[in-house]
Amino acid sequence: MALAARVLVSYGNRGIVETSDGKRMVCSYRRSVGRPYCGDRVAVEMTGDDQVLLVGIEPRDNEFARANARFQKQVIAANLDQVLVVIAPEPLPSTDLVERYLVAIHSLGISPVIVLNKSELVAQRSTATDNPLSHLDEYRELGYPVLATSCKGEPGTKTLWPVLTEKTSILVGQSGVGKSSLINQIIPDLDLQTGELSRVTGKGTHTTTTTIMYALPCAGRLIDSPGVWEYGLWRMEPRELEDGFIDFHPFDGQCKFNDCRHAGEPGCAILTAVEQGQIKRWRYQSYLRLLEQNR
Ligand SMILES: Nc1nc2c(ncn2[C@@H]2O[C@H](COP(=O)(O)OP(=O)(O)OP(=O)(O)O)[C@@H](O)[C@H]2O)c(=O)[nH]1
Ligand SMILES: [Mg+2]
Ligand SMILES: [Zn+2]
Repeated sequence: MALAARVLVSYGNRGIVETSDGKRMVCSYRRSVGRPYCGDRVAVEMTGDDQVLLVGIEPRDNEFARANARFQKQVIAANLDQVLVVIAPEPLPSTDLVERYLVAIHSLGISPVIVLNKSELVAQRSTATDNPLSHLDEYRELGYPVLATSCKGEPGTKTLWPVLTEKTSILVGQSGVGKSSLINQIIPDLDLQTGELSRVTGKGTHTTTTTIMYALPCAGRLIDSPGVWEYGLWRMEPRELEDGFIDFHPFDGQCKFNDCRHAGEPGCAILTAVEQGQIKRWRYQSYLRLLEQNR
């Protein structure tokens, strides 16, 4: 008889699943069923005391992905309610990193949350105006929640609780911004949970190499993912790219040409909006760079 389960970790040809009664078991895959992702809802069959075999993967609500060097999609986790983009004053976000994440998240039809970790360092830094952290208020104006956290001082991580409750969330961001440190602070029984999970992932090192789903005390789930140096987008239609810029939405369909890419075409409503200050120029310039890189 098949049991319903959720995939917590997927690693090579096996993973750890949690069945609906809360038991964690090692799950083997077979080629005919395929490999599930972290977050997948699956059906399994018991093969031993704490051993199961994967017999089916449920259709996914969504898949969060990034691109490899050849611009192909690589799925990181499935069935998410929200994505938390973690940035920090150290390492500073690279150019367009946040915009790339926002495009990817909008393409899933789910909501982004921007998390400024190591926020206790912000006051100590000189305030250079041309760095991405200077745009946080503008992200708020666009409607994105921006939450400050610190694993080394005030305000701690309590700012995250209201958004995490009862949801499946993933932490993404550059390597070293503190995703795993946030997990450490937020999951009270982390040692217990990782003890069970490390049967598959091996002993944890500093840098996260595997995507892992943890259970939150507040009935939600939180996923830690390996950091990236540069988050790349897969090859996509200009339309999908544009959808990720919510400040462009009010001007939808107002360009002279139906297939306007907003890259200097005559009668472009987006360019007019930029000139009239309705769209921030730095956002438009970021769009143009992503459009150029997407060819
Ligand atoms: N000052 C300060 N340091 C922090 C904070 N959070 C994490 N760190 C430090 O930042 C470093 C990297 O933290 P990790 O949690 O391993 O970062 P990560 O995002 O999980 O990195 P990857 O797994 O490589 O993606 C560690 O030395 C942490 O101690 C913070 O709020 N303030
Ligand atoms: Mg990590
Ligand atoms: Zn246009």
